[in-house]
Amino acid sequence: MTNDMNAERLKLAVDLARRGGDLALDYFRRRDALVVETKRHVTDLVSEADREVETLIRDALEKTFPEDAILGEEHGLSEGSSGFTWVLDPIDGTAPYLNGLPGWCVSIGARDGDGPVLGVIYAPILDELFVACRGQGATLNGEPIRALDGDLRAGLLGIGANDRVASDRVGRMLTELMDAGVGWMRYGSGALMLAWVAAGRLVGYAEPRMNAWDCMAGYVLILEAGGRILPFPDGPGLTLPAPVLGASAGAYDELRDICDFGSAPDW
Ligand code: 2AM
Ligand code: CA
Repeated sequence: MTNDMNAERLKLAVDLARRGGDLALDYFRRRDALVVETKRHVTDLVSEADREVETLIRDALEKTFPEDAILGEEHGLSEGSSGFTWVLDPIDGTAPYLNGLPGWCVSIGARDGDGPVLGVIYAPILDELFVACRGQGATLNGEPIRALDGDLRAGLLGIGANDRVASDRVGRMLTELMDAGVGWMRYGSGALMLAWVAAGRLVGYAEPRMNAWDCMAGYVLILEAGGRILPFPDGPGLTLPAPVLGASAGAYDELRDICDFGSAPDW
């Protein structure tokens, strides 16, 4: 892909993250009228807002780049022929969103044959826009951002876990982190916590089982902010859940050892 095409795609992704975020915010302000469906569990929810925001973003991507593939949480995978795959979550943090909490965002990422390439995350309540493109650095509202310096104790660690992961495995991970003197927090949006790693607000983020749409944009942000990531599977694995881990460079190895995601690929 030429740099010109990267630039065009990035410009569109920024525009769509903002437009999608504005639409999500509009629904958020009248969320009492939304019909909430519980997919399986109280943390696993969906509403018309999720579907409509994804439709807005997908329609524009399909119109402008018809040969690109698109994978979205609510409407699945449409195949493409360009080798470029958009990976998006219209609302990451649907549980906080539907409960009136501020921790949610629109996440638009993409990968090409060389790996994660574009990442845009917009958090409407905070009016914070995180943008990264491979080789061009990462920004927050236009200002450059960097991951933290120092080890795993240099800042707060973000943690995620959902009910599909065995409770004793989550408990063991938290026990080991606390025994190592790590301070952790949990928030409802994995994508937003990954963006905060890139911005140096968190030292890292780990979740045993997430989907590509929750992490692709955040992964580009972390890489471009000088951090490290546990690569998400490509090919058929892109549509399946996998462990997610991103951290500042000095914290990565220890976090990966403690979480031990490598030895449990079927989580
Ligand atoms: P969502 O809000 O788009 O559903 C929080 O730990 C993260 O986990 C969020 O990014 C959330 O994304 C995601 N999540 C919620 N339920 C999940 C499930 N059952 N499996 C995988 N990820 C889930
Ligand atoms: Ca979602």
